[in-house]
Parts: sequence; C-alpha cells; structure tokens
Amino acid sequence: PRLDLIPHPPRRVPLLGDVLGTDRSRPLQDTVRRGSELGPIFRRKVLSFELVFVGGAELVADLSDESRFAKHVAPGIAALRPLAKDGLFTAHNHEPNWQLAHDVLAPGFSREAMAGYHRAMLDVADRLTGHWDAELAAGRPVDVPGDMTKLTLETIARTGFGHDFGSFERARPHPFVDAMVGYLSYAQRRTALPGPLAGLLGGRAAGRRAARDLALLNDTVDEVVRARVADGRPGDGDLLDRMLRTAHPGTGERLSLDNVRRQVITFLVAGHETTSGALSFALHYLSLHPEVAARAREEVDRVWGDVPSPGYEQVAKLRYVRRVLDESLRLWPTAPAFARVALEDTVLGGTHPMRRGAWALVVLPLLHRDPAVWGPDPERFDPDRFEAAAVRGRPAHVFKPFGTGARACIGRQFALHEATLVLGLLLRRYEFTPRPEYRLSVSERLTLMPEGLRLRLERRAPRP
Ligand code: MNH
Repeated sequence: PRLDLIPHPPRRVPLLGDVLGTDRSRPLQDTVRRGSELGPIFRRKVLSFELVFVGGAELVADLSDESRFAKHVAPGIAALRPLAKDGLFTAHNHEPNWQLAHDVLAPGFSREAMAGYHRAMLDVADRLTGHWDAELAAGRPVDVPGDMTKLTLETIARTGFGHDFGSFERARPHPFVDAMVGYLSYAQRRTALPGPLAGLLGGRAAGRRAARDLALLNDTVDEVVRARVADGRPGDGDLLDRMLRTAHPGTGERLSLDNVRRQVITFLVAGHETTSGALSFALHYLSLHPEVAARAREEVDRVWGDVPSPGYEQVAKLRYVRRVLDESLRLWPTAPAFARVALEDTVLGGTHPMRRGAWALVVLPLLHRDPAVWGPDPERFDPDRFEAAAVRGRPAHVFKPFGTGARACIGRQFALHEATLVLGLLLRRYEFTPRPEYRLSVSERLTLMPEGLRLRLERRAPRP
C-alpha cells in the first residue's frame, strides 16, 4: 500500500522503528492495542521493514476478494518453513504440492470421513473425563489449557494417523508437545524481531535448542510413518492412508514420502494447537457466565437425553453450544492473523493503492471487535450474536477465524465437530467454577491460549 496514507504509532526510533515500547512476548496483543488507537489500517515499522495491518471490516472484505488477493506466507508462517516446508499450511500458492495435497486430502474432511472419526473422538474424550474425575476426586482444580492440548493432540494423532501419544498417561507433556511449543515460540520470537537482531538477542543456545526441537519433531513423525509403511496393512482410510496411498483423481500423481512427512507434521501441529485454545477460551467464558452455561446444559440434556455416548448426528444439533464456541472464537480467534497479497496492482478499499506483490496482515481480534459490525460493546461475551437471524443481518467476511478463500482452514469441520462434542460432554458431566483471583491472561506462541486457566469442577447430579 502507499505507506504515506497509512497511520503509524507517533514515536519512532531511528534504526529500530516501532520496536521499542512493544511487548515482544505478546506481539499480537500489542498490535491489537495499537490498532484500536490507529484505526482500520495502520503500519508498524520493524527495523527497516514496514508491516501493514488491517482490522476494519470493510477493508478485510475487500482483501477477501479472491480475484485480486491471495494467501501470503508472511514471516510468522515462513518461520515454520524449516519444519513444514511445502506442507499444506506453509506452502506458497505456486508450489505444486499445495494443489496436489489439497485435492488428495480434501475427502479426508468430508462429512463421511468426519463421521468415521467420531468414535475415536469419543474415546479420547473419555480419557479426558477419566482424568478430570480423578482430579475432582483428589480435590484439585483442572489445568484447562494443558488438558485441552492433550485431548486435541490425541484426537488428531488417533484419527489422522492411528497413533497414540499416551498424553493422559503421562505426568509431563509428551516430548513432541514440548518440542513443538519450543519451536513455535522460537519461530515467533524470530518473527517479532527479524534479522540479525533476533540472532543476537536469541543467542546461540536458543538456536541449538530449536535445532534439537526440530530433530525431535522430525524423528517422531518418521516413526509414525515408518510404523504404518512397515505395517503394510491399509489403515482404516485415515489421513495417513490417504497421504500414502491415494493418487490425485485427475493426474494420478502421489505425494512423495518427504512431502508426507511434512503433511504429518503440519496436521499434528495445525490440527491441535488452535482447537485446544478454542476449547480453553470457551470453558473460560462458560465458567464466567453461569447463565450461558445453564442454557448450554439445558440444550445438551434436551438434545442428547440419556444416551451414554452421543452419535455423530447429535453433535451438530447442539446449536447453542456451537454459538458459545463461535463467540469464543470471535473474541479470541486462536489463529489470530493471516496475510493477503495483491495479485495485481490494485486499490485497497478504493483508497490505498497496492502494487502487485504487496501484502497486509488481517488482525482478527480487531476485525472481530469492529464496532460498525459488532455494536458498541464488542468486548461483551454474548453467544446470541450468532443466532441465525443476527448472522444473516451482517455482511460477509466479518467473522474469519478459519481464514478465507482457497487457503482457508481445511480442518474447520473437524475442529468444530471435536470442540462441540467435547464441550457437550463436559457440560453434561460437570459444573465449572472459576477461581476468583484469575484474570484472563492470553499467551502467544503464534496461537493464543488462556494462560494459567484452572477451573474447579463439580460433578453434576446424575440425570433422572
Ligand atoms: Mn486450521 C489453515 C485456523 C483447526 C488444519 N487454519 C488455517 C487458517 C486459519 C486456521 C486461520 C488459514 C491460515 C492462513 O490463511 O495463512 N484452524 C484454525 C482454527 C482452528 C483450526 C481457529 C480450530 C479452532 N486446522 C484445524 C484443524 C486442522 C487444521 C483441526 C487439521 C485437522 N488449517 C489446517 C491446514 C491449513 C489450515 C492444513 C492450511 C490449509 C491450506 O492452506 O490449504
């Protein structure tokens, strides 16, 4: 965009730009704070590099025009390239493996495929409630982000790859999770302060640790793939099966073994961090809003009745629980930003000329709080914002937690099914009490998480 038209923070420092006075461990929330002062489009300078941020609904709608804009692999995602290379999430639009993998894997997210994953999702949820029952009996509050991460990692590993990390049987997180968190945080730090400065501040120890994390992630995945290949039996049509055995319907091409590794890493990472955060924020808000929790519980009791384990079809019927999730993702979209690049010289929103190849970051927490769309009190948690009539009354492209266009989230239905199922099961079984001293504190490692969230549980009286 033509930069002189775009506001920036008032005080700039020679050489460093707008870096000083920023919160390096929470760059997204820092940007959101600046953005709410600076307006629908603004820029921040990091060293000699200008980043352009967009949070206003009209401009985001324009950036969603697929004929003029496309996904850009911005620095935050580019930092994951050493790990995920041309895997689905980190691939450049022009890389042939994107289309190939997309076409081969899309049927893995069809309705039928999802129905096939349902049983495994229930099994993993049972492990969670088993663990929570034990915590409850021991009089301990539960570690929500920790346990949601175990749940979502087990779910994607089981449904996608027939692999069991044994997360609930471990006292410490699985080394894969530690390595992943380590690597994501490293990638984020490098992004917040790119170039030689990041190297200096990060230090060699950080680089060595990142290399170790990378090696562990690769080894874990190699082991999962090797086990399946050695096994020889076809799996039950899970994602790994599709990756290894399905030819492209048009060209007959297959994914290379190296690309399969990249896809497995991609799905293990992309398939659990974000859903874990979404569940955690939803539980946070449910604990703070007993009237919302009561309505949601009433729905679960009414729709599911006394069936011991709800069927696939019964999950989508939890309309209000789903709204709780949507509203949590509105306030805390756990993948909080994505980038759009101009495919041609164009004028963004009729005001900001952009050259072909110029790009901007969509800041979802700003979009999701634009008062022109969400009214005067966008911070208020209110699932009724997602009632069908209210949704119909809003323009398109105002709620984008799963991104947009051809590169939008392939796992959206998977995440929503899993999260709705689990919230339904938890609401049916427990009451959640917040700890009075807890104030929401959101940690960032490319994705968002309610840091330190613990809840006290009570077992609900068994239903008559
Ligand atoms: Mn998911 C892309 C958010 C769950 C696998 N995901 C995206 C994008 C967003 C996103 C935003 C687009 C990023 C961009 O434009 O650069 N994803 C989420 C959220 C949740 C989520 C908020 C949960 C809540 N994602 C999942 C799950 C899976 C998954 C579950 C896998 C099972 N996501 C992906 C993949 C992509 C993606 C793969 C890349 C798709 C592509 O580029 O073709």
